[in-house]
Amino acid sequence: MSGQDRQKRQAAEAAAALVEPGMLIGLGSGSTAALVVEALAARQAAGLRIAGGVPTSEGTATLARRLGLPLAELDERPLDLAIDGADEVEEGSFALLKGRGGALLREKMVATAARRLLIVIDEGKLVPRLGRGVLPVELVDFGQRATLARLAALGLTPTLRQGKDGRPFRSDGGHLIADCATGPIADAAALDRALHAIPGVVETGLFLGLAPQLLVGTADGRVLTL
Ligand code: ABF
Repeated sequence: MSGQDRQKRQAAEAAAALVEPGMLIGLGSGSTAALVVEALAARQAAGLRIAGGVPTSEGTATLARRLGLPLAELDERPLDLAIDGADEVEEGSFALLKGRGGALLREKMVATAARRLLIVIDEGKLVPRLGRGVLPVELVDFGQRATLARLAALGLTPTLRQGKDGRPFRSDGGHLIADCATGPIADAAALDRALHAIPGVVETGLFLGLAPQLLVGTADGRVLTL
C-alpha cells in the first residue's frame, strides 16, 4: 500500500468511527469515500445499525450493496452526516474543489442536504489556493460548443472529458464534463457565480460555504481533525 493510500485509509476509518447508530448518511464517491464505505461495513459487521446510506454515484451504490449496507433515497429528510472525499481543499477557507471522479452533481446535492459534512483527504490535497488541477464543470449536451466557448471567455481552458471507450464521458445523470484549467482561483465565489450564469452549465466542482469538517491523513500516520 502506498503512503498516500495509508493516509486515506486512516482518515476514512476515523470518519467511519464518527457514525452513530440510526444515522442517515451521505456516501461519497472516489477511492477515499470507498474506503469509508468499507470501514462502515466493518462497523456494521460489529453491530452498528445505520438508518441508511444515500450514495452519490452508481459506483458507490454498487459497492455499498455488495457490502450489505442499507441504501436510502435523497428525499425531504436532511441527512445526519455526509462523508466524501475531495480533489483539493483550500487551507484557511476550507473551500473544496471536487468532481474529478465525475459525480459532482450528486455529491453537491448530498453535501448540501446534510446537517454536517465530513471531508476525508490525505494531506497532499491541502492547497493554498484552489486550481492546482482542473476544475470539473458539468454541462448539458445541447449547445455544448457554445457552452465551452463561454467557459473559455471566462478565461478558463476547458477540455471535454473523454471516457475509456474514447467517447465523451457521461456523468451518472447523462451529462458531459468539461475539465477546466483555471490557474490559482483568487475568487472562487465569483467564478462559481459566473459559471452558474451560463445556462448550459448544470453544476460546478466548486463546493463553497459548506463549513466542512476535515479529516486529514498525514504522512506520519496521524489523522488531523480541522
Ligand atoms: C470524490 O472523489 C470527488 O469529488 C473527487 O473528485 C474524488 C476524490 O477521489 P479520491 O478520493 O480517489 O482522490 O470525492
